[in-house]
Amino acid sequence: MRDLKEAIRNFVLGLGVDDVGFASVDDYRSPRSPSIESLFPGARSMIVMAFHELSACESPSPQLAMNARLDLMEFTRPACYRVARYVETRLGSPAVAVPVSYPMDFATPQKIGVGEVSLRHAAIAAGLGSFGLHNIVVHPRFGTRVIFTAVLTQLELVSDPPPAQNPCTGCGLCVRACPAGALDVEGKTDMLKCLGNSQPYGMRTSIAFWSRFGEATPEEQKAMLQSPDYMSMYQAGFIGYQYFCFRCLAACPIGRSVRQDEFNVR
Ligand code: B12
Ligand code: SF4
Ligand code: SF4
Repeated sequence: MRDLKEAIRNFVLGLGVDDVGFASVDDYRSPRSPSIESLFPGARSMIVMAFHELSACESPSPQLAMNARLDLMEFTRPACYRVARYVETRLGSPAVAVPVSYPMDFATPQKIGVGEVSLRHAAIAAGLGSFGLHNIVVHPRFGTRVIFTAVLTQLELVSDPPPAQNPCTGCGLCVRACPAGALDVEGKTDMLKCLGNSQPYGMRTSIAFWSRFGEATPEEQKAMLQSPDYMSMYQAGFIGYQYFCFRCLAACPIGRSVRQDEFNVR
């Protein structure tokens, strides 16, 4: 068992992934998410990968901050695929990769804002961190500057232990940094408040724009199609979902002083 986990760990870290943890499906507890069995019958474990966000998340330019996230998300795809393929072809277990965020199910009303697998709960089950005051996971080394993906497997792997202590000190900087007040109620992120600020060119803006467009005169329509809002929505349409806010994530002091040699730098 230890050898199997070690072999997987070496493979994952060899891809340039920053950290990896293992969880038995039995230790994954996310009350609002579907059961893992309903997504992948026979699944026994999760390989959870942690990808460190670089300091561009602090940039005052939302374009550069978002670009860093896009780079990272693009890196997660081949990494996840290669781990899933390694599990299938070298270790003999079927494998299912879990994406950073999308695709999501928008057709089932109770699943709006609920991923197939909750990667925060998966990361916690795999010993990769603890919930912070901002309701996202704080990794002991990278702080909040970390995103996750996972690969579900039928391998019997025991869960890694949790961090010795919760890295979150409860300082409250993340909550105060949120310009939308989305974190004001402890233990709950107000999704609409967060989205209004963090995805200004997301679905809600698009619906409002096209509703106004339908009722506008031809001259108004022409002006609308030349407006900065339309250009930004058009850009979001081909780039994909874009976050223009990283404040709760960047405000957290944990992990800011991480040095190169503490990373899995290759
Ligand atoms: C939908 C979604 C959102 C929604 C949130 C909806 C929600 N309530 O979960 C919105 C659009 C608001 C959002 C915003 C952000 N997101 Co988001 N999001 C997701 C997504 C796709 C699904 C989450 C999900 O399934 N939620 C439904 C269920 C599981 O949530 P829930 O149980 O109701 O959630 C609450 C509980 O978990 C509660 N909680 C439960 N137990 C405990 C225990 C304690 C002690 C505490 C304090 C809280 C707590 O906190 C949650 C807050 O409401 C995940 C990817 C994924 N597949 O997991 C990313 C994900 C959660 N997002 C992430 C990030 C980084 C962000 C943002 C920083 C945006 C950005 N710029 O990147 C903000 C942070 C907002 C915040 N501080 O909470 C990361 C978090 C990484 C991390 N370090 O934990 C994830 C995991 C993506 C990834 N692959 O890494 N997100
Ligand atoms: S991403 Fe921005 S708007 Fe959303 S909770 Fe964090 S600080 Fe608030
Ligand atoms: S900013 Fe402070 S309260 Fe928020 S997660 Fe980091 S340590 Fe915890």
